[in-house]
Amino acid sequence: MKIKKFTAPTELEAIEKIRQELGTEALVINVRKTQPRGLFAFLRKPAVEVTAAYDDGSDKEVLEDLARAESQAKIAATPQAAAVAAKNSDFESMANAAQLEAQIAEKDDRIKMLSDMLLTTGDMLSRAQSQMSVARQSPVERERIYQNNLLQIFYDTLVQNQVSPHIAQEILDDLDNDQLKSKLDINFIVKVVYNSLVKLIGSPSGLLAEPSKGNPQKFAFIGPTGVGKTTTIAKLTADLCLNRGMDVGLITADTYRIAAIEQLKTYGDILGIEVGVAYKPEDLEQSIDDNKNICDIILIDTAGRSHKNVENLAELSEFIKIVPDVEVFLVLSLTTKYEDMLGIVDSFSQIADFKIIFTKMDETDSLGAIVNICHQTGKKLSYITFGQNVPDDIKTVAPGEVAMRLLGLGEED
Ligand SMILES: Nc1nc2c(ncn2[C@@H]2O[C@H](COP(=O)(O)OP(=O)(O)OP(=O)(O)O)[C@@H](O)[C@H]2O)c(=O)[nH]1
Ligand SMILES: [Mg+2]
Repeated sequence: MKIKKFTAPTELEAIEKIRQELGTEALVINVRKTQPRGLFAFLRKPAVEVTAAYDDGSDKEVLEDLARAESQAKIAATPQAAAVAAKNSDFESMANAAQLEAQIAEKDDRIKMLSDMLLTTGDMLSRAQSQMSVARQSPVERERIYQNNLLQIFYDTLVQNQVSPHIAQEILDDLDNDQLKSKLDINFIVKVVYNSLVKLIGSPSGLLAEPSKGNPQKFAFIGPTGVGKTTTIAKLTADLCLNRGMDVGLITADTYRIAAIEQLKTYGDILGIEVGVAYKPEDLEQSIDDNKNICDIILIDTAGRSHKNVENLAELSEFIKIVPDVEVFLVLSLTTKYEDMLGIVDSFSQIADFKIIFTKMDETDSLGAIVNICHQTGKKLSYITFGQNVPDDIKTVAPGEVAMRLLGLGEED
């Protein structure tokens, strides 16, 4: 059994193409409208893509196609497929529909046999299979079709988790060659993809400062509005004070938002820290000077700024520039659209070099942006936060854990 896609301006024209090329035995298993993409999309009309299955007589390939056949069989049983069969309401299409049903039943038996076999190969593989079958149930927009079904499943899983299709291809295309064909079992592919993802994420690091009164290390937190800058500072401050025994200096340069000063002061009060307030860059310089002999480390909060507001970014830049040897963190929410994240990284790069802190992992299942950002911008990562609880919901990004989740294999522990 083989699968082939046909595109035409209308569904009927696509089906006619299928009949001409594959004959009347071919089965329509999916119909979808496609929108033109790319630079000149507006000049092109929408089209219909019809997926057909046909028997080329090689039963061996049917078995290899089983992983994909499961989802296709499900699609074939949908009202869409029934509607297509109904449209061709002659005897021939009724015969095709009956044949389709018989083939679905036959595939179901084989799918069951295959999953029974897979389940015996251990916990990790069974977890992989169930996670991946979720990916198969909701088809992804594919930019790449692999002949090898396992590679296709891995590609779909990565793309489903928002890894950019071109990055997924970069990783998987290396495996798509004749020399490796015999090696391509699930363990081997998991290992290769895992290693590639871990390498892409690099070696994240947190605040590496040693206690240093007289010359405290300074860290500033910048980023768009509401991403969790102040909450992240509170989490880190609590850790530095309570677990590392450091004297922490807190200064806020956010005098823009109503109650921003009180927000940081509330955390400061709990930890017994007085918060400095900087209305202008010179105040920040003064406040650092005031704190330098009594603090081991100084954390600076800033006002959330839109990456599109050039004036506000220039103002923020003045605050950053006045602090010598400051290390900067850009705080990015994982709930932000990836294209916007790129714009944010780009705009804030004009102000300073920085490491990235990702927040709000608890509000999304898609961690692909982490890998995409590393690949696209080359920026180093630092912390990831996963909830509103101060101080618990923060840790340094763990590349292995992110890779496992992108592979649909859950958390690494
Ligand atoms: N779910 C979730 N919420 C978070 C996380 N981090 C922060 N928040 C929440 O996000 C909201 C905004 O947090 P803030 O720390 O005030 O964000 P900010 O970036 O300082 O905001 P501005 O100073 O106004 O730009 C608050 O309700 C936080 O509790 C996180 O990891 N997960
Ligand atoms: Mg804030």
